[in-house]
Amino acid sequence: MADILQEMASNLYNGEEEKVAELVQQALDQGMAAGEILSGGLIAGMDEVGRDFKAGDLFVPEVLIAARAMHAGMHILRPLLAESDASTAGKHVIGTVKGDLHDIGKNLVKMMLEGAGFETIDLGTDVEPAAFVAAVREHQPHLLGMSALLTTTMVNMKATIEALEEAGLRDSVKVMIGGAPVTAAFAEQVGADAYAPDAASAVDTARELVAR
Ligand code: B12
Repeated sequence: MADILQEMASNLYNGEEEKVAELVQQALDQGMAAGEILSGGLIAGMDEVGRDFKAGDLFVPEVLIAARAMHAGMHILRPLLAESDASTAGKHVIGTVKGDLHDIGKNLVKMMLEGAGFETIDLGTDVEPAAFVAAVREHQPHLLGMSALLTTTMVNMKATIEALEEAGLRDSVKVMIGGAPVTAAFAEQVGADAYAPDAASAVDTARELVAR
């Protein structure tokens, strides 16, 4: 990993919002690709935050500050990732399910999909099944992406798929789900079309689903 990416990851870990933004800009000025900065700097730093939070070495306020630093970096990268492929690969609605406020992974998936040329409509976090249904009805996307980070909110993926069925819209859209506790077996169990373990494979899976 380039030194600047390591420095970026460690500043993100320490919640140094301004420094992260400055390093992202510096890496871009050096000619580094936006996707490389995202995975090697920002995602790498956030992964470490996740590991240490899990181990009890970091607490909620520190994680929130790190998440803010990640957003500062993402703010600079987002338009660049979005313009790296101008053609529209498909339309995509994404959101974090009801009861769940985690949005870092969802935002990464959204950014990577935008980078791959997908037009995305982001419904945010804590999205009710009815709001997903309304968005599918309004935007008629090729894909619906749902994120859940809590074992207690994963069930709302099933509730959303059932709501789509009740609205007669299930066959109009491919459903892709993800988030740390989600697995391929769970996706099959709740009737989703696909699962992807990370933002990079979400792009490949999205392309496959649209081509199907
Ligand atoms: C950051 C964080 C928070 C932040 C969220 C900030 C934000 N804006 O998102 C804050 C502090 C608010 C928070 C709150 C809580 N959190 Co929290 N949080 C985390 C933490 C440390 C990191 C999550 C993260 O952002 N990871 C980095 C991203 C990049 O990874 P990711 O989300 O997994 O996303 C990747 C893939 O999963 C996938 N993906 C994600 N979404 C999607 C969607 C699609 C369609 C696809 C295809 C792929 C995909 O691609 C992404 C990129 O590669 C995790 C620990 C962990 N290791 O996951 C705990 C964790 C998820 N939190 C946890 C808990 C318990 C909570 C709280 C209940 C804590 C509390 N007692 O208040 C609250 C719940 C609030 C709520 N109602 O949602 C637990 C969940 C346990 C469980 N089994 O349910 C975890 C696992 C920590 C732990 N080990 O205890 N949290």
